[in-house]
Amino acid sequence: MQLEQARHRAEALRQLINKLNYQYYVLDAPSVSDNEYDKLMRELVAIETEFSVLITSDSPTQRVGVTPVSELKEVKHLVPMLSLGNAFNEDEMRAFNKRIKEKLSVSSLVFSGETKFDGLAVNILYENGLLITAATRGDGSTGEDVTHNVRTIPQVPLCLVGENIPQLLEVRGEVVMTHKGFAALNNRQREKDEKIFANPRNAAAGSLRQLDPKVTAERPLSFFAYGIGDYKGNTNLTSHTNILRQLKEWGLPVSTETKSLDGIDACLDYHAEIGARRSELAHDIDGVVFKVNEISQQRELGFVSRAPRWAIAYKFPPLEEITQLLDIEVQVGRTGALTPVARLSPVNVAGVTVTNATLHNIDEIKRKDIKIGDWVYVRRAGDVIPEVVAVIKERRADAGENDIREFIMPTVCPVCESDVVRQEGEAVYRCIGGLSCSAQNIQAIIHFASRKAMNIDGLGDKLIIQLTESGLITTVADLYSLSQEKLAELERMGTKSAENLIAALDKSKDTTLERFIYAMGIREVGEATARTLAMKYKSLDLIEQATTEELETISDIGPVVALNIVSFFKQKHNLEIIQRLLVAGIHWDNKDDEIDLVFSGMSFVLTGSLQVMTRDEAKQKLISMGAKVTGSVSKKTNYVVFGENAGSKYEKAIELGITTLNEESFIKMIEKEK
Ligand code: 5U1
Repeated sequence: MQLEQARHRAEALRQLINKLNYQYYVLDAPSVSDNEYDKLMRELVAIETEFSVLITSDSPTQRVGVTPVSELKEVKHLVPMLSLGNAFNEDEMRAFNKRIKEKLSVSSLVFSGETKFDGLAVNILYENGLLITAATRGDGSTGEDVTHNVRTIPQVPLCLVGENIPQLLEVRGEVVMTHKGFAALNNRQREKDEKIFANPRNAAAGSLRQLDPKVTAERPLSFFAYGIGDYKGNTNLTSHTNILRQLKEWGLPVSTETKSLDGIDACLDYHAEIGARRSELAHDIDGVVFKVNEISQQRELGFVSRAPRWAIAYKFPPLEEITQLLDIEVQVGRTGALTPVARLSPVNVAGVTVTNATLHNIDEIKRKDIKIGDWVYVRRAGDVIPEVVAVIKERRADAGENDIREFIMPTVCPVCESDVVRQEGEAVYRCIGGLSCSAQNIQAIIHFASRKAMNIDGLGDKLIIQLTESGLITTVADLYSLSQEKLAELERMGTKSAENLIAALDKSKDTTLERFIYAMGIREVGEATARTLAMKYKSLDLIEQATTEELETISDIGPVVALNIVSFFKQKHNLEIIQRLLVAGIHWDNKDDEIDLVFSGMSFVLTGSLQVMTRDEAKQKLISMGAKVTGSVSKKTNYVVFGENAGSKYEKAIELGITTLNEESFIKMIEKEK
């Protein structure tokens, strides 16, 4: 190829690849396969390798610079990066609203609301559309030069696209890491025996301040733009919503969690709505930022110290707190796994008093260097079990060496005193007692009665413990021989409750094959595998007779699970229990399985709050009809079912032209298909 011909082709490839990057990373709507993309990229690399004079700084091949820097230099921001005032309750928000309304002499205001990412603020400078520098916030006037690293973040355009590219633009935004990316990074770090990060924010900060961009490029960082600093251009940016739209049009990623809000009450509602969805979001957020939308009003309001009067962050309670680890106890689970649990000095985390936190397993304790007596960070997010994320080693010295003790895994089960073993390659220690260990037996019965298994209404953990301790039941099969009279004699159990429990047990007998298999509690056979087995075999007898070779041919079932299934049905004790349950009247209707699979191969997303069903019920229904229910909307989604306060997922469905169903239409559709 001649140089001129190569120049044209390289230019065309660069433009095309930049467009594909934008579709993939910013719009989340790729238009070509990974294979096609790789082919284009390889062609560009080949041209640039042959003609090095054609390499440009905005070429997509140049995201990872070759040479690490020796130190992070200083960069002065053209316009200082401001900080934000905070509000912690409704009164403070109302006071903010009153203050600025009075200053502007207006009766009401329009705000722009957006999630406040818990990441690292950066300032990216573009000159005539080309990325020139990227710097951390630093002291607000001068930050650290992280250009080499920001260039590796796929969503950050190396060159702006679209109309009216400004001569100069400082883009303000946040570098963050998703929960998923964070978990994957820590897993990789663990495998390599390298530093484990305490939370996504620390991981993002550590990744951004690397000297070698190759390291940063391997870290799952994202970026969201939320404003501008210095700006010289032709477009008249008159409102904050205007700015966000324009940034998006220039190819910058802007959060979908933004909303125009008329008045303070709308702001408070939005804050509550985001708060309710906080744990479902892909990233950590620590509040919602509200900005007066009109730039003319922002100018009039001005600043106080280094914070704008026209914006405020309404914070959420922190998800992490510090407390002391008083002791480590061991809990025995359904499969005999011994889980170390931290007993903590009570601490309020995001509105809930936390006294216990999981420590996962012994390797995790060693990796985090957790010792009894340590001061630790505890994190609680959504419905997830609280977790000890890190130790404050500096406070160990204050405690005095004598008060700090190492945790040692017991060699016998703390419940049944059977031996504790650790199989090769497994992280967990297990009690070998099986169902003769009362802890394992109780957990097995709790699992059997649970909602997704036999769904025995009113048979909770405490009652199961009471039933086993009083000798009324030993195995799950005994449940169906319980008499109302005997039950009524139990402490705290009246005649009515006993009658209700017998009725619930009776009702549970009418079940499905997949629920029954799941209820058996076979190791590593969760709801999905139980469903697969029920769908494939449609008969318990056939599952019992299946060989490991046969089971392994089923997708989702590997050698370990296949062996667990075969071993389970080989044990006489298990077969006896199954027989007793069937004799007691447990039954299912095979025909249901066939009729119900009408949504096979279809993908659904549920969003917002449903009124008639819970989201979980809707999900179970769809799964039982063969559908896949996923958490995010993509071109592959067939239907988005939306309830009240549906947000970005609903908007994305509209954007991608995916069929949306309100709850009423959804229920009609299910009824029709049945
Ligand atoms: N989403 C968002 N985060 N955040 C942080 N917007 C936003 N704006 C900020 C800051 C510090 O400052 C401007 C209001 C100046």
